[in-house]
Amino acid sequence: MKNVLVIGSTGQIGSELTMLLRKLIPEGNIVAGYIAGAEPKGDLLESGPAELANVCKADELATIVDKYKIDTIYNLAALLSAVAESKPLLAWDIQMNGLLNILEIAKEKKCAVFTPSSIGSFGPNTPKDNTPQDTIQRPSSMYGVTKVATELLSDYYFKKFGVDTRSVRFPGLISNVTLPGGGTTDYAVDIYYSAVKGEEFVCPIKAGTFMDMMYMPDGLKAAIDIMNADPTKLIHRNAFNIASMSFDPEILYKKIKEYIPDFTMRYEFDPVRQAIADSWPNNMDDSCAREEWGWKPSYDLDSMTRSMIETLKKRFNK
Ligand code: AKB
Repeated sequence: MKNVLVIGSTGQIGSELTMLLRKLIPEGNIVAGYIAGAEPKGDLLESGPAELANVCKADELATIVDKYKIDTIYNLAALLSAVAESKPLLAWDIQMNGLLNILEIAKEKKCAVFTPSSIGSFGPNTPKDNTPQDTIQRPSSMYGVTKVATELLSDYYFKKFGVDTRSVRFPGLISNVTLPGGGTTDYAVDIYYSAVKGEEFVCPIKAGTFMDMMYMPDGLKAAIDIMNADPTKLIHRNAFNIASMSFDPEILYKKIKEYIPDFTMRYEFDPVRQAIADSWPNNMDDSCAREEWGWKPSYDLDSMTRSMIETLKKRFNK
């Protein structure tokens, strides 16, 4: 991996992944791909090349791949689960037609491709606890439908055409840099902002709803390590379960209160997000990722909470 195109570089994962890749591969071209209306700013704009890269415009993507001799594409363009339910056709267009464009270009120009999957690729009849790597995937949301199709199509392009596709099933990602938008797990990010700002948090997910979550530094490590993994050791490709912690809103609330004792939270559940959350696993078994490419997270709930609160307190002068 030397010359990399990050599509969706101004989003929640892309903004941090692009900066980290630029630090790790100073000799390479790490291109921040963006769409009109979501232009990169500040360090992201100043620290390397940036190009309009709309997944739905194959010509635009092919030109960038040629111009920078791209060998690896991180395809992070997506509508998250809750927003995809309100715009299912747009979600399909971006997630499926966009992916096809990328895979076709990758086939022709010999690029490796990472397109994230998610806990959203599972559904109500998937085993909920210790969810196996290979199991039932019959999701009930449009987001989930596109994630399962992404896994299948990516594996198809690997087997049929030799395109080096690899990926992980991300849990809810928690970061203090760029806010997520329209996801079911967003509450686990928003709660930290409310706590640090001294505001009451209104939780859209019911107590007792467990989901896998992960601190962004571990998520970024996974996205990079899987692309650097020895291909001869990979039995699976699209996509690996990865896990580090699982909690419900109540556990998270109590953990934050250990650091901010006067923090308050009440529940006002959002039926769309709750239905999606209820159909997702409580916690995944990530032993295949551990065995096949050495996956190991660094953060647990306590170390993530300390880091989130410390960073946000500095940001908001609290
Ligand atoms: C979402 O909630 O939609 C995402 C995800 C788990 O894929 N954060």
